[in-house]
Amino acid sequence: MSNIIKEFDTIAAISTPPGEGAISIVRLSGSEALKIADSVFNQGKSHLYSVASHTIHYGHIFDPKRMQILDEVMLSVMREPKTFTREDVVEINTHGGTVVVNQVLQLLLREGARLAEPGEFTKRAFLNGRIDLSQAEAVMDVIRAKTDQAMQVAVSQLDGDLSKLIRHLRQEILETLAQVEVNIDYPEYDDVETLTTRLLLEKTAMVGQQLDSLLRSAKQGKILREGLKTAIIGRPNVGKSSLLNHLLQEDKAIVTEIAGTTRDVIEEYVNINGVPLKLIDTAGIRETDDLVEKIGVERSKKALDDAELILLVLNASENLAEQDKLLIKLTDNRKRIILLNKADLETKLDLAELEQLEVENPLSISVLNKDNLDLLELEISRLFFEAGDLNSQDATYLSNTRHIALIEKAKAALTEVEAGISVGMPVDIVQMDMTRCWDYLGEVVGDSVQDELITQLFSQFCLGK
Ligand SMILES: Nc1nc2c(ncn2[C@@H]2O[C@H](COP(=O)(O)OP(=O)(O)OP(=O)(O)O)[C@@H](O)[C@H]2O)c(=O)[nH]1
Ligand SMILES: [Mg+2]
Repeated sequence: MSNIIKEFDTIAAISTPPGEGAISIVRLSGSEALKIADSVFNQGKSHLYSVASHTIHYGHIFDPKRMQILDEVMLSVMREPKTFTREDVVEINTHGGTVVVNQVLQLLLREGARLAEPGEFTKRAFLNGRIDLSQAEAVMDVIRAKTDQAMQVAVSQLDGDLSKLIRHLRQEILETLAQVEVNIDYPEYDDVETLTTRLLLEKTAMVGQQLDSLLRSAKQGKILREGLKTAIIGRPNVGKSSLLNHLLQEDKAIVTEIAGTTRDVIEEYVNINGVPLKLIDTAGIRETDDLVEKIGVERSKKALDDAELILLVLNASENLAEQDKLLIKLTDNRKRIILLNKADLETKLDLAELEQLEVENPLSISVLNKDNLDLLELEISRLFFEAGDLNSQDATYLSNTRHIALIEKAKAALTEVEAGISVGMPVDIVQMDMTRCWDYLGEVVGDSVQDELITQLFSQFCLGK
């Protein structure tokens, strides 16, 4: 690995988001980081080469060509190997604001640094062996995490929980394969075949179980990461947008007494009792000749199809309409909560009729008076925690689609092992399937991935990370 480090040039980027803030950070990484920083940093006394590692220094960034001070800064020096990239790293805290920080960056580029590509700092951490691929991906997840829980999952993955589990399973497989070799090469007993098959079956079952439980957690991981897709649907004017606004505690969607107000799908994230929801407000569903509204209605139907949870809103102050019945039928067998809104008005809706349509526990609410909305929130969390879709926080969640796909393949390879044994395939064929399983798991942690994939993965990062 160490010769790779030497091949890397020194990179620089602004690591804080664009826009105004109290400080901005420019980061340098590479063997020339200290030299380049020193050439533009003036603290009056020592050079940066001589300062202790992991220390922070007050001084000025100045442009030696123009003899001009750019900013008053705090500069941190972190020498390899105990740094994020395992290279020498310098971080310059400049004053916030786009102009200053860009000038500092330009200066560093002029003095010999190269502008980093998106994710290049993390990529170096990976290439220099500080983190494995699943941990690098966790860095991206931390940046993108939309809820506290999603953040926790990402952080635990960054700690290497998933990597540890995968490495352990790979080790088990490797030992099994080795044992099988030994059994074949030095048969001590007559029934070596039976013994070998038994060993393979035992290990396959053990590893398979662990992979299954990881795959089960994948659903939860995805919910935590992306939010549970929750569509608010119903006829026009029943109070869908009002409900969205209430759940968001913000006037996000336009609410009027005119039916057909919402024309487009509105999406927003919200955390309800620990369940992250991606709430989707939709255009009221009805037959319409208005072109814009028609498109809106189509989108509502699409949102309905894609949703993982449906909040079907009915208007309790009106009779059940044909559209309502249609929506009730359409959402049958889906995870749904049926809401009877406008309970503050005189009730016209016939509950017996709902019963006939086999509507289970409709919930009477009034968004206007904020009646029973807490019950709605409880119901949402109950649906997900009780059903086991979400549970204890210390589980190792599988949240990344790439990991999920690989673990599914690994599991399929194990199924082949079992199938092979059951039809009496020769052991060396069975071994190949076991080896494939080992390979797939290796790809999760990045022990056997192609360059192309690595480049593609890291390019999804933001600049300066
Ligand atoms: N009385 C009463 N009025 C409500 C309640 N909730 C919403 N409204 C009113 O109903 C009207 C329609 O509300 P919206 O939230 O715009 O309804 P919507 O379902 O989004 O309507 P579209 O976007 O047209 O499909 C507004 O005038 C709201 O103030 C409620 O609980 N009680
Ligand atoms: Mg609306």
